[in-house]
Amino acid sequence: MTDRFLNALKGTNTSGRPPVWLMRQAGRYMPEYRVIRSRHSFLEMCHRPELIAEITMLPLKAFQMDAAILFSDILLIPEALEVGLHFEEKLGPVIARPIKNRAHVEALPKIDVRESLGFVAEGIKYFKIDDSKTPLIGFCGGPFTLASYMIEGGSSKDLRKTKEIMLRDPDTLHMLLDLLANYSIDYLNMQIDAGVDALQIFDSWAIFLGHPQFREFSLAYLDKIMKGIKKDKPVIIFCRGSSVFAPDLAELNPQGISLDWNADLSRVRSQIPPGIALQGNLDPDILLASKHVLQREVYRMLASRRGDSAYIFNLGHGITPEVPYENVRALVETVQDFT
Ligand code: 1CP
Repeated sequence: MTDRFLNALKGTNTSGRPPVWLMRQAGRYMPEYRVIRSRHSFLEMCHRPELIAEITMLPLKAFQMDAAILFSDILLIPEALEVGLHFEEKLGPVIARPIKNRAHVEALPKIDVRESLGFVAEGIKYFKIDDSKTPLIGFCGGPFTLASYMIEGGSSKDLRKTKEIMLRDPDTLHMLLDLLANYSIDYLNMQIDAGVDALQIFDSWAIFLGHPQFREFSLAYLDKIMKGIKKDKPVIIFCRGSSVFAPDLAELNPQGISLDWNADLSRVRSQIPPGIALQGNLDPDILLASKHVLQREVYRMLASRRGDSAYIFNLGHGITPEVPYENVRALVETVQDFT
């Protein structure tokens, strides 16, 4: 096992440069991905173990990342709950039967995650057969983020419906969040048993919450997941909003916190215990800049964390489809050449 990434999560990476991997590293900016995507729907790609393993591998082959992230999607739990998930070309995820009230939550089917999502475990095993050296990151969505997709019926720019339920009928939202946290625990434990080396929880839409609501509707359920999963694999928590919420997230004692791009890394470093690794946090749009500007900004970030044995280079959110492939290469090489 190449250990730069796992060592950084323990705070013991003394190899001279930080590990690098990128959120959404296997995605639409890659021509290799688009070739596979032209033959299969996105959900089919997520359902077929041999494709999961093949797509997870694409960015490793192209750029020698220090960690792989499982090719999958956070919305597979809602899909298994039969809310009618599909992906539309321009819109992204669409949920045909959104949750509008308590009766809808009560009517959700009871599922056995290991059965409904067993293909994910198979994909992890296939990947491990092909590559036993690169650490593999499994993941799930934060309950608040999953609930927001289920309530909004897809992506939303303001989470209006979710916040309306949160403020007018909080018990119903709590019921949904609790159920999603329980399924997420089963899901992550299944991924651990199948062989992942680390986990990341993505609570992407926590950014919409004020501080007390963040603690009640997001953090409390991340805490439940942290307490429910097997303890032997390191966990990184990401949320959009982690710049502000990092000290709260640190209370859950994850091995890592992944920062959105608004934060100054060194400032957050001083706010959280030294035992927690920091990951992040380049603005993904910097990948759209000229190679010169990109290299300058990557270097600036690396220099700001020089000698930090608990730092993982990443973006502040996922790579976007329009990013030039060669810029991803330039980014990774700049980190790899850093001394
Ligand atoms: O059409 C296509 O080819 C689908 C594009 C795509 C891809 C490549 C989607 C649809 N999801 C993914 C992969 C994916 N999603 C990964 C794979 C591993 C990786 O390479 O990083 C991961 C970890 C996710 C996680 C995910 N899905 C999140 C959390 C992280 C984040 O970006 O905030 C969220 C919010 C989703 C929902 C989702 N799935 C797909 C899209 C386009 C979206 C986001 C839509 C939105 O902005 O609301």
